[in-house]
Amino acid sequence: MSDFSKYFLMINEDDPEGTEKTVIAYTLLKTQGTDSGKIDWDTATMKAKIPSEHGNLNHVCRVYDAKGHSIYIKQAGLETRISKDMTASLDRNRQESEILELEEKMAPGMVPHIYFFDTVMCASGMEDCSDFEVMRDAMLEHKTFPRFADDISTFMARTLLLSSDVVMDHKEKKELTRRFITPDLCDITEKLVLMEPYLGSSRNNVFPPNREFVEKELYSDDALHLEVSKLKFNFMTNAQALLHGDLHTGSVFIKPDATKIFDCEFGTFAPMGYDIGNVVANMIFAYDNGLSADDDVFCSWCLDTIEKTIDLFISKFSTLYDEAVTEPMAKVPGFKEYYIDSILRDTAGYAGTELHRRTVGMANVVDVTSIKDERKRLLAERINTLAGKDYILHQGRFKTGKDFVDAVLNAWEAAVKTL
Ligand code: SR1
Ligand code: MG
Repeated sequence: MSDFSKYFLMINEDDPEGTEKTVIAYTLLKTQGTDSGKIDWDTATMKAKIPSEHGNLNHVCRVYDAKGHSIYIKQAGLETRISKDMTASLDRNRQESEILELEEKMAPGMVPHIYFFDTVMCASGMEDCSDFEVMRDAMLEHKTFPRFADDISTFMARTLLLSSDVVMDHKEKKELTRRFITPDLCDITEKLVLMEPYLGSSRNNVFPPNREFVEKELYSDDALHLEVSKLKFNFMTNAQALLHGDLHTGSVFIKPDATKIFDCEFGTFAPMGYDIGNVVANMIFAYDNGLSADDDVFCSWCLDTIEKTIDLFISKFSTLYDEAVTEPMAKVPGFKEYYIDSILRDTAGYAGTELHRRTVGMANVVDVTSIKDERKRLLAERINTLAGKDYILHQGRFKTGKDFVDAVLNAWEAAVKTL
């Protein structure tokens, strides 16, 4: 048995029994000795199981005992799970753990607690959230979560504003910016999100009956390409705030009375609108799925959630701005309004790129790909494509939650006519 002094992949989905022994030994080593991460395990009843659901990159195992103690062990592998050809630095586990620790301070109770992280095994011990559901999975069953808009707007207003130059000491922020430069993960976003859906790529997954439409609307539109190139360079150079970086509904644990945001390994300093736009786009994917099942109640909730998320974000951000601003030049009359306006522009732009990349890029979303009826799937994909183009081409027009929702309804009308 290893003493865990040298990296190896200890969570192996093809060997659940070997994984169980190794992960239990590892968990005991990491959570018995230190005060901060100490857990009083009932060793005789300890189990370690690999959950059936997983993300695109990492390996996860749930460790628990009969006395109610539990923890998630998350480990970064050399290869990403989505593709053996795609690698990302093992250091992403440290980055994610440190970001979760910071987010826990900025938005208490809204992220899983980190018990420990280990830069040798590139693994962390995280609060067990198995009494929550992954939001994307729950929404596939058309479950609704009335407090989500309130929770996610609080999380974004607090984490984004408090890590920006408006509030944070500039030297501290520059130090954090240095610490969270994540070239491998940014490279994935820069290519998968901000290039390949427009210039085309052999990695793109285009639904064959939609190919001609995609070629015309996404691959051949010069005006769109110009706006996306600006969004790409904005993402690469505007270290505005510490983002979650991958704030889709698969990164949200949810239950009726609580929300926790996880999986922030793509976290880096970049434009705030990237996170907010991701939330908007992923609620549209849920709406697409509801539409395919003619579930009006679920669809209305999705659109209402988009509207409330934007409007609550604006009001909470504005109030917190007045309370927390430290930078004297950010107190100059008019600057706050200018700043919020630029965040909303970016939100529209990156909602558009997320809509496009999840529809035609490498990492599609199950909300859309699980739609069996060809015509309904085409409708969903075309809503995403057209709403995304509206957001990107008219970024300056999106000032309220209703503006964001109207674009979806307009795209639905236009998409129906193409079928
Ligand atoms: C190679 S990873 C593909 C996608 O999965 C992650 O969740 C990110 O969204 C990334 O773009
Ligand atoms: Mg993820």
